[in-house]
Amino acid sequence: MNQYFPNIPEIKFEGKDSKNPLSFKYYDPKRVILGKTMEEHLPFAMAWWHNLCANGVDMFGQGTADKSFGVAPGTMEHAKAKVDAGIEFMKKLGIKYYCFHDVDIVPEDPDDISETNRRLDEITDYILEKTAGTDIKCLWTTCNMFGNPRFMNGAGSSNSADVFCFAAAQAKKGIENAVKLGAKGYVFWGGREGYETLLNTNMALEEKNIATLFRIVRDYGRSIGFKGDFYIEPKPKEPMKHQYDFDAATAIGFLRKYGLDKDFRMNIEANHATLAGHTFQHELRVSAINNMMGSVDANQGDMLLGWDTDQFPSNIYDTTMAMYEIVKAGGLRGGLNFDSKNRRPSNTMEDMFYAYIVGMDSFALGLIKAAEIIEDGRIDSFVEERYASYNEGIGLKIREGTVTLEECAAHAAKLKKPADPGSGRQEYLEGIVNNILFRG
Ligand code: XLS
Ligand code: CA
Ligand code: CA
Repeated sequence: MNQYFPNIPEIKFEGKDSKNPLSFKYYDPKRVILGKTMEEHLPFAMAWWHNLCANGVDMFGQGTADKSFGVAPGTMEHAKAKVDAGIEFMKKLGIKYYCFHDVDIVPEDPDDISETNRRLDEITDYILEKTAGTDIKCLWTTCNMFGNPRFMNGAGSSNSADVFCFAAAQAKKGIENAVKLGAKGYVFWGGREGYETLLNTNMALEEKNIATLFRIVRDYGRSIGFKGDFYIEPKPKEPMKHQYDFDAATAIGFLRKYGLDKDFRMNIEANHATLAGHTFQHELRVSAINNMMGSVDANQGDMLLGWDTDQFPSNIYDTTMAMYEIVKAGGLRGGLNFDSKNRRPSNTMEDMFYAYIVGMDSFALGLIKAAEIIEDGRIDSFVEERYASYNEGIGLKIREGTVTLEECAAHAAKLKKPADPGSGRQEYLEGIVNNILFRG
């Protein structure tokens, strides 16, 4: 338990006045809020790729953080050291879930997918052995169908049927791993599922083939006993100029078109929402009203940068409004996966913990404040009142969808002109949120 992060104690809740950087100020796992404990509201997960693999390498420079865990990278010994380090990390923070891509947990054999699969069998055995008797479980698995050069033209949307089959083969193993590890979900993020130019692209075929890939993975998954949710993780761009799963609304329309909406839900990432020109809250609301709320990739972007920075969430306004949506939707079926990475100069082991602490505390405080907004009731009752005209008379018929065009026209003629629809009171409502956030 103290092998990889020897200077880090178990992180405990000490309250908002604590100055101890290795403590939670707001995340108090057993505290009950709106009838559930904080840990039930906030099923936090560790992202294998950022936390155990990414070393700060970027387009302009080498890695700055040492993620070797004392073993040469690219070996199965290193893969196992990451499992051990990951478990120690999760235990120290009280995190119960983890998420990974296939190639995060083993080195890929460049020449033989069967050898990669053998390694996956070995490492998933090891994960099961090492997590036995703990409460650490897999939240979701996914496959990296964007890094290998074979996916340069896409995976499910590749122009090459051979490449499509490699994507399918990886996903087959991915869903087998999800079943083996008891995961709640399986994620499709279409990193290369898009295009750069229509001059070389058969968009109709690409879209249809992606749906075929989803369908055969779903059918196979169900046939081997996968009971969890499949997730689409929308993202508008990066790495491709146009990505097919632009945002939640686009992805939901696609699922309905291909009859996949019973098995698939959304995995909403905050940074992808803002790249699409939406707020995080908007993407959650679109998911909720379509009964598609699934899981969340918890992070934040930088409004001054146009790319996916995957920063740890620290903006309380955003976490509050996110938790407001999640709580009102009845909670998450999945979890809150920190698809977040330390900034490149934050390169020590301590920084890994500070990052998770600020992320977990930001969602905990967001939950506390969201519950206060709900209990306060002024915002909900304002919205309720704003639409009161649909509660009776012609409005009720509109709400129920039974009204005719002639009835609407006759109503308008009788009124001659409508009554004032009323102020939207945006600034008043923003004031309420600020008051609740900052009153202490
Ligand atoms: C990249 C995505 C990716 C998915 C999983 O932008 O966020 O990490 O979450 O493939
Ligand atoms: Ca993500
Ligand atoms: Ca991202």
